[in-house]
Amino acid sequence: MPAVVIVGAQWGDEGKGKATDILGSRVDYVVKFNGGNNAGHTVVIGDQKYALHLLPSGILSPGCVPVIGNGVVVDLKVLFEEIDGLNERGIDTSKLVISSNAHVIADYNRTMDKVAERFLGSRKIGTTGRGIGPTYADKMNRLGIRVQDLFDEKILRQKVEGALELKNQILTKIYNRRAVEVDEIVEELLTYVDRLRPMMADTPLLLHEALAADKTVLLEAGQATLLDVDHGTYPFVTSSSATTGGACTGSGIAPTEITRVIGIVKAYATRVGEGPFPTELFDDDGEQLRKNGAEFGTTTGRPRRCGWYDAPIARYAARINGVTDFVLTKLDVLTGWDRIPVCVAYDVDGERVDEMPMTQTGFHHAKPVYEYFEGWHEDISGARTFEDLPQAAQAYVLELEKISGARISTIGVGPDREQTIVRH
Ligand code: 2SA
Ligand code: GDP
Ligand code: MG
Repeated sequence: MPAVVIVGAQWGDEGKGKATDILGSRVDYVVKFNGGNNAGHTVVIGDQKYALHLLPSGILSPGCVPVIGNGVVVDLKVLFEEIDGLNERGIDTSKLVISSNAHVIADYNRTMDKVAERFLGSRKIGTTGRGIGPTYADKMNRLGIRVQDLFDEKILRQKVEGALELKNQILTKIYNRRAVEVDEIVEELLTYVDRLRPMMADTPLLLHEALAADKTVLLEAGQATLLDVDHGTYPFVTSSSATTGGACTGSGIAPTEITRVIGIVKAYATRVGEGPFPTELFDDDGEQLRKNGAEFGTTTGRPRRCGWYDAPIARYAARINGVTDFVLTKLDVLTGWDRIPVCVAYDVDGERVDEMPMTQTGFHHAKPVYEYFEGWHEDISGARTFEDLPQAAQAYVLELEKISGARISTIGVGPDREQTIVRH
């Protein structure tokens, strides 16, 4: 014991990487349990900035074992590039373990992702183009290639043949592309075997034994609640389980082991890609939030859509994930407004709705009902205790705490590890 989960409470990029990194120095294992290199976690340590995509943020904590769980989809080329990049900067990655059951993103999955988005035109999802959706689709279709398959060439070839049978029909007949050769896929995957061998492990067993030996395990989500394939704004979601439930299925840790769920929530809201976003701003305020918060995709560089804090979404995330504590990030970005709007409910076709609407149409029609809180103009990036914050910033945090469904135990006032206020 114990297992602690970190999840995103909005549409991602809340600052999960920083939170995981801070806790990483105090835990024994950090497990990535969903998604793949669509994730982008920026961690700032002193004058060093790290952008992690596939590796768990715990990789930056020397004492901690980073684990890529069975729920992750792994692009092996990206994995080794990321490892090599960190090694060149003096980061030790030798403790990394990867589940034998994690699925592999093959080159054809990336192709399918990109052509499908182009084909969808105005109905596109705005994916990161990393092959995430097609790889999870293969998993569910029982056509996936797993890490363990690379260690038996005969099986690997059979599985790649099976995966390509229908895909080559689609690629050639619908998308007008060339057919993918089985050999080219198999040959590329086999080049990774030697480096992969020492990392592969029965990670559910490893984590079970760690918990039985009283070690602490941190389960780190990629993406976020509103991007979860079940609980997000479907179909504008990623293809994995980014919520606490996914932490169990994606790691093999039982629900009864989880003692704490930390929801990461930004003091405002952002979204990348398509899909509904009730508090989205299209004016100077939105531009100011993007500029102050450096809101550009860590993986793709896309400008993030920005809007005000949405309390019904935070309450929804608290409920779906069983959030015990919120980390409120990027409070410093809100410095400079005279008053700050917060969405407390929605107006859906003339009716006040206090919770996340049940249907997609309801959410598409949801207009924010705002309450206004007093802003502040002081620089808060140097605050280290709650009392260091100006009265108006303290009041903003306390108001959010009242309406968001869980206590706010930590506050971020800057990207650096040190720029953090711990309340509980
Ligand atoms: P995908 O590629 O199939 O997972 O895309 C499906 C949707 O999920 C969104 N998505 C993300 N949203 C926010 N941040 C993500 N990671 C990167 C970051 C994003 C980037 O940290 O900045 O660099 O653009 C992420 N990953 C997936 C995606 O926008 C689609 O809406
Ligand atoms: P993640 O995907 O949830 O890990 O978040 P990202 O790393 O994609 O985006 C969060 C960004 O905000 C990163 O650039 C962080 O360095 C930065 N960040 C995290 N916490 C804070 C904070 O409290 N204040 C400010 N200004 N930046 C922060
Ligand atoms: Mg991110």
